[in-house]
Amino acid sequence: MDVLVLMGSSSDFEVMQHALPFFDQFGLQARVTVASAHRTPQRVHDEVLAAEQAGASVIICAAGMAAHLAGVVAGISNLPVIGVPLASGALDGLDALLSTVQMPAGIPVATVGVGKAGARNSAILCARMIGPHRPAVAKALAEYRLGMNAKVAAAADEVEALVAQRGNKV
Ligand code: RP5
Repeated sequence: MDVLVLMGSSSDFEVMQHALPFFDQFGLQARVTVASAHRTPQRVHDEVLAAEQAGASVIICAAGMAAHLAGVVAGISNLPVIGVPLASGALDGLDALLSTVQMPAGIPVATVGVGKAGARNSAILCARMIGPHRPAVAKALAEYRLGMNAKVAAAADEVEALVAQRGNKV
């Protein structure tokens, strides 16, 4: 196993599923499951220890509301922990963002953005952590970057052509 993905609830999967294609793209093996820091603390502990024993390099923790999952996991393990704050409940993700990112010194959590972009970036960040130690992952990351560059270049061409057609008129 390369990555353990813990979600505080099955309701978090709707957003976290957006990370899955990136694990495939970068050739990373991920275990994706549910364990809640509040509702099932023992399960969180057991999952983290099992992942360490299975050779995981990174743990992703996704949770909403009072999102303590990433911080708790970072307290248990010395593996790097990526926190994905999710919008759930009255405060629309701001609660989860602050709960995840504002860690006390000594117990770091690498926090990505709220929601789908954060879910995707969490998987890409795993690849960037593992890539320097695994050439196939580094190669897949390089190809991904080339693909993005080509997409932006094509979009720029399209916009420039539109502007030229309009003759700079607003
Ligand atoms: C958090 O509370 C979970 O991570 C989820 O985002 C939120 C709501 O959970 P459910 O009530 O949908 O299970 O712990």
